[in-house]
Amino acid sequence: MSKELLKQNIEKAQFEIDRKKDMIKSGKMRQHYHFMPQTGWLNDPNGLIYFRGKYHFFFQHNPYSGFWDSMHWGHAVSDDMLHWEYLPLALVPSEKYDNHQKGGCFSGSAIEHDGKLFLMYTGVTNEGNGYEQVQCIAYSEDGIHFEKYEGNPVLTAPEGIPTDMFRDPKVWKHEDTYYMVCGASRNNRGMALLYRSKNMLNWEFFNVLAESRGEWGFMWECPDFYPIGDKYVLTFSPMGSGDHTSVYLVGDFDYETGSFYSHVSGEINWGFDYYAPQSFLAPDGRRIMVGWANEWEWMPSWKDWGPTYKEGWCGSFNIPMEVRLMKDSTLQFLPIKEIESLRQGGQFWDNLVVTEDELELKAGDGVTFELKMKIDLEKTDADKLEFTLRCGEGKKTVCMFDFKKAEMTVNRNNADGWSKGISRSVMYLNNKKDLDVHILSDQSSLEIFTSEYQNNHSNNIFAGNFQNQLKVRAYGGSVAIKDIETYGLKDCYC
Ligand code: DQQ
Repeated sequence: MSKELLKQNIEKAQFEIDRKKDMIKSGKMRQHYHFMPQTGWLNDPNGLIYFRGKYHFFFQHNPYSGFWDSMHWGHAVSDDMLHWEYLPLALVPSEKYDNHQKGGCFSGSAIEHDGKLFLMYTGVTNEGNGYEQVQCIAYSEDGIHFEKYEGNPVLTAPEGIPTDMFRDPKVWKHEDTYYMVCGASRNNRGMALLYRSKNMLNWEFFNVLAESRGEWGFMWECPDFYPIGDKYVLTFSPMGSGDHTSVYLVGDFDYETGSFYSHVSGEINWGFDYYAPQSFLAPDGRRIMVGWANEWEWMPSWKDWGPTYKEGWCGSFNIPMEVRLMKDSTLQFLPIKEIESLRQGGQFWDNLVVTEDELELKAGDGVTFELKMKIDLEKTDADKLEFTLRCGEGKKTVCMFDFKKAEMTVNRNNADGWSKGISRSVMYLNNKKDLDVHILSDQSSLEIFTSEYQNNHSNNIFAGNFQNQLKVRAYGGSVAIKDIETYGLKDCYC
């Protein structure tokens, strides 16, 4: 163990965080209620767990700059998943197997074992023979300070799996056995490998849980597997599958054979900025899922990381969502109910009729706000409803509900001089009386949920405070809105 090196690396990184964190707090583009790093870069959510009375979020982190580099694990705790106390870095590169500038401590998960908090993560290094990804363990008595296991790595890539395509372990316990699903690639097809262990330290390969037949890319990142109702859910982020950022499969699972029989598949999010989601169980039994609000440069619609690096940070999480199973085995993703505690200054309208004349609505300060409404489809004869958000000084984001085409689009080509792309999805309107719409706007993101939270668009827009108008109009007739409520949302980071 390189104890001295570890100590030095921790001190160096913590010094950097303490030096810059106040500056980042006053950044113009910082989020107001979405989880973000104190300084530097954040990507995947890691190790999400409710442990000893607190929510713990860990995250892929480069504390030094607003760009991806040598991965650390940041750590924060919360009572409500909205207000955060940052803790010391949980994992810092220090060992032969996880100390590399373009590697480090990659994604993984957390579990309670033997009264301790265990982390399982991917160590990444390169000693001249290409990148090597291995699975490692760290544990903590107090849930704050972590020690890497002397016997690391606990797993190396099995035969037939390239050493740079074996990462992101997600662990859970069933009866007296631990299980772990890990992302991998075989013959250029993404897959999820299943392992098991009796003691969290010695792991054996159990089965291939699922594998792409070509439709879901060449590598699956950040797989997650959990029971919901009487079904099992596998989620993953496929590399090389176009704009599919995060996918779910629902089916049945047999613990005797380790076989997963999936019969339903779906898109977790149709927006551009929803990647690498991970889930955990809240103490009240809710399955909560958190995703990283960004995308990688290898993705077809990637533009760049946005302007926030100039303020010394980059990256936030999407609002945590509760996952629910529908009768037909599809999934719903609802923003956590805790968000209601941030509401202030509500405005309500009953039976609002939207015509072709543009109407301006008020929602908080027009930047940090929530909007909920129900469109009465039976009393609507318009072809389209247009919502113009974060609008001002010639910039705008346009969300269009096209009832004829049953299509919803979010156009951010003119949003901020930075972002681009139109995210598109089908709306489920058949035999529906209402269409529900829920919008969460923050300084650098816009999340729109519709069709009973089965049709969600999370997109980053980097809009200034002057872009604070919210307008609505119809095309080809009128739209009847049954109820509409808007709220400002309190700042969680001031
Ligand atoms: N991000 C991590 C990897 C993972 C990827 C590296 C997904 O562990 O596969 O920062 O965003």
